[in-house]
Formats: sequence, C-alpha cells, structure tokens
Amino acid sequence: MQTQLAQLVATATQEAAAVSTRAEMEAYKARIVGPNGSLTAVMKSMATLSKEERPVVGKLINEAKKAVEEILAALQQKIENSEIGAALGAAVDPTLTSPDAAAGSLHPLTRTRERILTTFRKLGFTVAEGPEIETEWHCFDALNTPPDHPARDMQDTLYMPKSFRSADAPRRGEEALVLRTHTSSVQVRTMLTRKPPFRIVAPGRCFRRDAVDATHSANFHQVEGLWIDKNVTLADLRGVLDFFVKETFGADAEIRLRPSFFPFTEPSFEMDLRSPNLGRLSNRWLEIMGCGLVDPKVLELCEIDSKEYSGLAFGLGLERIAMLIHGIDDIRHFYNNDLRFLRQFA
Ligand code: FA5
Repeated sequence: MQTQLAQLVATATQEAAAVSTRAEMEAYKARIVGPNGSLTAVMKSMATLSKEERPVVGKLINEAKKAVEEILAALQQKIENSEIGAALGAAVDPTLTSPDAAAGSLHPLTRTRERILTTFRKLGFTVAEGPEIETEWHCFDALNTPPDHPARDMQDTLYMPKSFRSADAPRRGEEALVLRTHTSSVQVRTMLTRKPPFRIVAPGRCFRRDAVDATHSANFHQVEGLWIDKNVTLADLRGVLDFFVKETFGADAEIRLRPSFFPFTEPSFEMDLRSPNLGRLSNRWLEIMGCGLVDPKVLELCEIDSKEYSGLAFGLGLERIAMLIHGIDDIRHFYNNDLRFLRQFA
C-alpha cells in the first residue's frame, strides 16, 4: 500500500507539470480525486482492511491526500496567474483606476443642505458661517434671551468647561462658552460685521441636551436665514418661505404661519407645511421651522439702526426637512453609517 501511494503521488507530480489550462486541470483533478479517481479508489479500499491495518494505512492515505492537495493548490494558482496574464494582454496601464472601486456618494444631509442653499441662492441669499463653540452673548444675550430664560438652563444647553478658550469665539470677561443651541448666533455675527442690506443663509451643526428619539438628536443641523433691508415686511417673509417650500416639496405645497414666541423675533411664528406629496404625511399640517421679523431690540444690540432697517429671520431643522423629502421615519438613520441606508441616496 505504501509503495502504491508513493507511486500515486509521484505520477501526480509528474503529470501536473503538463497541465496548463483550466480544462486540463479539471480533468487531472478528476483522474486523482474524482469519483473514479486513483486516490479515491485507494480510500475506498480501506473498507476491506482489518481493524489493525486501518490506522496505519489511514495515516499513509492522509499523507498522500495532503501531497495531492498541495499539488492541486499550486496548479490552481499557476492557472489563475496565466489567465490574468492573458486577460491583461501586453498593454497594462497600472495608473488606471480599478474598474470595480466602490464609488462613494454624498450623505443625504449634505444633499438636502445643498438643495436648500441652492433654493435660497435663487433669491439672492449668500452663505454665512459661524463657530459651533459660541459665547453665551452671541447665542443668547444678543438675541434678547435673558439669563433666566429656560433655554440657558444647564438642562437644555451644553456648556464648555470654564477653562476652555476658543480663538473663534473669544469670551468677554467671565461669560461662558456653549455649544451653540441654534444657528441664530450666526445672525448676530453677520449683523455685527456686515452693513445692510444683506440676505444670508447659515447652515450648521447645533447641540442640545435633548433626549434622543425618532425625531430628536442631541446633535442636529439647522439652516438659518436672515434678510436685513429697509422695509422688510411679513409679506417678504411669507414670500420667501412659500418659494422655499414650493421649490422643495412641489408647486402644490402650502404654508401656514402660526403665532408663536421667540425672544429675538416680533412677531414670531411657527411655519407649517402641507403637501399632497409626502406619503403617509400627505395633506397634514407639519411644523417645520421657526420664523418672524427681527425684534428691533436685537437690531440695536447688533449695532443696526432699527428706525432705518427691519429684517426677517427663520431657522429650520435640516434633518426634519430631509426626513420629509425622503420619507425617513427615524432621525437616527442619518448618524448610523449603515451602508444599506446610505446607498439609497447614491
Ligand atoms: C430655533 O432654534 C430658532 N433659533 C429658530 C428661529 C430662527 C426662529 C430665526 C425665529 C427666527 P427651534 O428650537 O424651534 O427654533 O428649532 C428650529 C428647528 O430645529 C425645529 O423646527 C426643528 O426642526 C429643529 N430642531 C430643534 N431641536 C432639534 C433636535 N433636538 N433634533 C433635531 N432637530 C431639532
């Protein structure tokens, strides 16, 4: 048996040298380990052996099997290499990008942000930005939000450690630095640095100590809008928001302004949207943003003459708009980095 197996491995090694195509390899493999193969026949003969002989012969067969497997693996590699070589031909350009490299795509929030900004650009708005770590003054005081306002409570706002310094938002005296709770702080910075008239939209990240659920995140995004000019009125506010909603949700979408309160606008409104194109949310009034005319006190705090100028402002939640556009039912999908979700927007 030992000699028979040694002979089998020697023949297999010798014949392997002549195998050069995949078809030859398959035939070769069948001759040895196929149902009628030479090694298979030896293995079958184990059944005729006595109990004592079996372990000894079994060991020999295993050794032969291992040798044959190694020959087959080397053959497989040799054939794959020659197939790749043939497929590539002589003209190989290694600088070309791989044809099957996975292409990335923009995140749905990025797409929605760009879509919103494009809409406002059509109305002459330009993009403004401000720091995410903000002084209490820019986030609250300049927006007419007094120190005892609930929004400033530690329960609602994330405060930076007292020792923290930020070059983008230098502190005045002992005031605290906060993670901005809304993008309205960019209004303040714009009014302080630009001369009216101007129209800006400010997209950015906001932070609140909100409990996370299907519609709330502790870290979300807003897009703020501000238009300061002579004689800006509620009619302008309605016109701007109506244009935005029709561009975003279709010509048959409608808006409704519901009286509300923000310390920095007077009058203040919640803007509701109704559209027949929103799946299960169709034809219902849905609250999507806060807005109003800039409170003259805010204009004065930001060094703009409130007798000469007036303004409108609004702030919308980016995630909420993206959820409505795409029929997404849980805000947390945006942050999980699940490719099955993200690929739907490719
Ligand atoms: C504000 O933040 C005001 N600064 C908006 C404003 C700007 C009013 C200018 C007047 C003039 P509010 O807290 O309602 O308002 O937030 C605005 C939007 O941000 C909400 O309609 C909602 O879409 C979104 N938002 C607020 N909190 C969260 C949260 N935790 N997670 C996700 N989105 C949120």
